[in-house]
Amino acid sequence: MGKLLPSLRLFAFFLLLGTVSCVESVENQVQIYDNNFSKLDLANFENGRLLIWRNDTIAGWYNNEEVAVTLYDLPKHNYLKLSVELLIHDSWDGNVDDGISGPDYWFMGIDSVDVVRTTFSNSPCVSTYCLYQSFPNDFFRQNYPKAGAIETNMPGLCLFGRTENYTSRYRVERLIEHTETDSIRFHMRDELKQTNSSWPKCDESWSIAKVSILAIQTNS
Ligand SMILES: [Ca+2]
Ligand SMILES: [Ca+2]
Repeated sequence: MGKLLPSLRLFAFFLLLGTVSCVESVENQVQIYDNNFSKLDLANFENGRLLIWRNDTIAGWYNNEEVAVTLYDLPKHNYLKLSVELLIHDSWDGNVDDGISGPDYWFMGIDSVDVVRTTFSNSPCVSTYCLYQSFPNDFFRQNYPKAGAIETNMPGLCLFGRTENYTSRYRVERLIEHTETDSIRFHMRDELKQTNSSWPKCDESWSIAKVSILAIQTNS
């Protein structure tokens, strides 16, 4: 910088100033929903079924189902932060498109628009066999099974209920632009495929350990 001409140095300064003034800052944020099911609270929650699993109350287990949270009269906002702690149980097969085992899709979104459209896999992964998943990206990406999981050393729930490493916990978060204040319906759903199983729900399923929604107002 010392060798720059003074005018150039001044220009660089204003460039920096310009960049800084464009950054949005949070004016207000309100937690409009926060539920880890420990109070057995299913108000505003559609298709809620509670179970206790490993000493934790969770909503589940689901297979080819949708759950949703509907809220009314939201505070003024221009973003929503959607956050879910998701448990992926048993033998999810990820991206595989063989007409039998997958793909095993999971979605979340607002008002019938999906903002996450991905797959998960709990498959073993060795050089000769591996079923890849799209998460943490949207479908289609070839990531390793359990990529992005925050906990993996848990047994399955049904088919692999006695086998470690068959439930994976994920935190799925999205920040979306959103301004409508009348109501929102936040949905989570799956499209799981396992045509060779007599009990597909035992073969693969999911549960929700926590859901939270933040309404954020920035100065933009
Ligand atoms: Ca399976
Ligand atoms: Ca499957």
